[in-house]
Amino acid sequence: MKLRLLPLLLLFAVPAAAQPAPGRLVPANGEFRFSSATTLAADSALLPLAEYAAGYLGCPVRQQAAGASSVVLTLEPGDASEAFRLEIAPDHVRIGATSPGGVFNGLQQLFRLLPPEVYARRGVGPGTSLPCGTIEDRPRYAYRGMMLDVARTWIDEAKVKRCIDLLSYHNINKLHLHLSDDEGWRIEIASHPELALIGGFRGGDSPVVPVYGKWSEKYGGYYTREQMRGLIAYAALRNIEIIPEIDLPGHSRCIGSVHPEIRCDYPADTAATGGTDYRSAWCVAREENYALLEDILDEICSLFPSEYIHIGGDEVEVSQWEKCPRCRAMMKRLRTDDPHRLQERFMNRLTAMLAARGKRPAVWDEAAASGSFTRDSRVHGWRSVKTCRAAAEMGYRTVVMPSQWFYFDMRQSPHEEGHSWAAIFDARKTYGFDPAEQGFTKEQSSNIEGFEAAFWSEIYVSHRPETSDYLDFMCFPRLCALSRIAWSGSSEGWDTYYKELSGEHYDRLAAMGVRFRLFPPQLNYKDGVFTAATDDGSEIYYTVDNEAPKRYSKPLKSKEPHRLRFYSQYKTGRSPYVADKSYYRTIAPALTLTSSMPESPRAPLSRAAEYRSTARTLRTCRKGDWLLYTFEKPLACRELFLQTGHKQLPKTHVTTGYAEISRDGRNFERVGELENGSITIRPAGSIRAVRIVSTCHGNGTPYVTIQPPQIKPAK
Ligand code: TNX
Repeated sequence: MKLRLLPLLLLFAVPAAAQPAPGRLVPANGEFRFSSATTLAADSALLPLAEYAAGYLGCPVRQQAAGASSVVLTLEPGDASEAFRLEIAPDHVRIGATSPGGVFNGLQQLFRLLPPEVYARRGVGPGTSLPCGTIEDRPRYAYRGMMLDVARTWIDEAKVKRCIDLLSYHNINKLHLHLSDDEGWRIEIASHPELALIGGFRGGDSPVVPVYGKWSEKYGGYYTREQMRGLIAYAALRNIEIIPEIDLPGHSRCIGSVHPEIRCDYPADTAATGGTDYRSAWCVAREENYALLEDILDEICSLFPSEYIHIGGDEVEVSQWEKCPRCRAMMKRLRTDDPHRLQERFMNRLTAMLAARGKRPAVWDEAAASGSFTRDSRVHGWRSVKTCRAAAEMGYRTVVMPSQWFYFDMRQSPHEEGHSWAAIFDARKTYGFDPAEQGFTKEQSSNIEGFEAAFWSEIYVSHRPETSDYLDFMCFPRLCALSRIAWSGSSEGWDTYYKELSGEHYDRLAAMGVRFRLFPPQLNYKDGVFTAATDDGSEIYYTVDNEAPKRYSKPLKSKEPHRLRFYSQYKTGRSPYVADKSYYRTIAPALTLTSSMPESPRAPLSRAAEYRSTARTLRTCRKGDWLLYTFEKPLACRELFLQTGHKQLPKTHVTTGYAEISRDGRNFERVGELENGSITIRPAGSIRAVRIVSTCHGNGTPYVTIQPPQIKPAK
């Protein structure tokens, strides 16, 4: 609605009408008015695009431009394949480009000039007008990508289509699908159907253990070849190329569970894991493995039209090769004791398989770090800016995606959900990524193919993946920022960009149905009064002790600031909670921690009991195993949060179990079930002990980790 109130001319006066910012704009006199007589016309090669546009604009498609009001899509000679020219005249709108991709970009530009409701696909109302003028634009980078990890969390065909739509509105043109990993195999291979049929589903009776997330049920999925062809075509129409990744030779525990013979030639010690073989790498010295790899890559190459096939190469646990007699013999033959040489040989063989099929490899940066890998490959630099620069320096075409700027599985402020291993950052930091400022030389910059965002999904499985809320919250507006800098750079500066983002683009995101993240309200607590403010037109709410939210409209008196949390909301956008620091305050009452599981001498239970750091057991948990927290003195508290497992991931946890409290240290009463290995207890009265009891048999890993308890004071 806000946009409608703006005189439309303003859209042309400020160069701020687009997410990817419009290029050179030449205003002209008059206006184009949509009416019931407006038609769409296109060259025959562009008819599918015209049909696509019709779905948004709501006008019929005609072979030939007819009448006094038409939107015309046309191919015309020119240089850059993704550039476009959008002309708005009183009787027509004309989008011309050298390629359908360019025309698509022009169409998106047109959408951004229209009221945001265009994204709701209900047609553009008659009378909607556009001031006349011409926009010519082209992308800064040829590669503007997003990586979706569909392995850790299954993301079905319909959800991938939704992602493709959202990416395409932002002129993203590459969708990198991470199709295999330790926890899942997501693509049908007709010659080896068991890979997807078994490897696509984990938990329950599957040999694939659910290291992350849900434990008690079997769940998952995979794309059939037919569905994948459909996705490839769906994406192609929207100027997006799907680049498949099969992650090799590490991150392969899943296929190793389906085909145990591909692993190294030594019996794994599975005593600590309760029977799970935790090895994750392909044996590189077993010749039969290459026949299976060839079958897999053969189908991937014929299914996906993309020139590049991503073959992974990250985080390989080479210690497995050092223990394998076959691999050791191979190292001997190669006169080396560096197992990384084996990875190089392995990647080279895969490269030859790809080359025989007219394809090139794409790899994660470690696979190219030594510089010996073929320069035909594209390198995805993820570990740091330094590794991106190094790849570019060595002459690799480099996709720049340093995790500290572009990993959208990272949390956006300290108290939010998500990983933090790379960095904690929001859209402002993503927007601020500038190769020159990051020390790329001119030479190195010329090897930048583009930017890519990544949504790794280990955490998604435990955040209601049946809805898109978590994905949306993590990716938007960070993806908007990435698309802006990949398409046109950041010369306007953050303040200007943010005004445009919040003043215009939030409305578009809402019309697209995206549950995006707002920046948190500014919150201040002083002299017993809360004040909260936002700068994005959102409304502020607060909750007391997690009760139903109330609207915040004026400064709020409170003597108990630790009970309140605030957030803001604008249409489908929502901010994270913010609170006074007293809300987060914890106490550290003396306690002892004991367990039925033996403790690791390197990470004893006392580390958690003394609130120092993560403790670890020496084996996985079994049914009936327990952890007992005994307090030195009776403890009164508002909230007690106990967490087994990794700090951020639902991994290395007690997968199912319950908690009990005791008021006297002898008798226990059950207070609730563990969820993702943790539980929040709000005891009435004081307690002497808490106990976690496991009802699961193993967690797929060789140990359980235990975090220090988080205890909030009674007042
Ligand atoms: C590192 S990025 C990984 C992924 C994880 C991600 C989590 C890369 C090539 N490897 O396997 O999902 O961190 O942030």
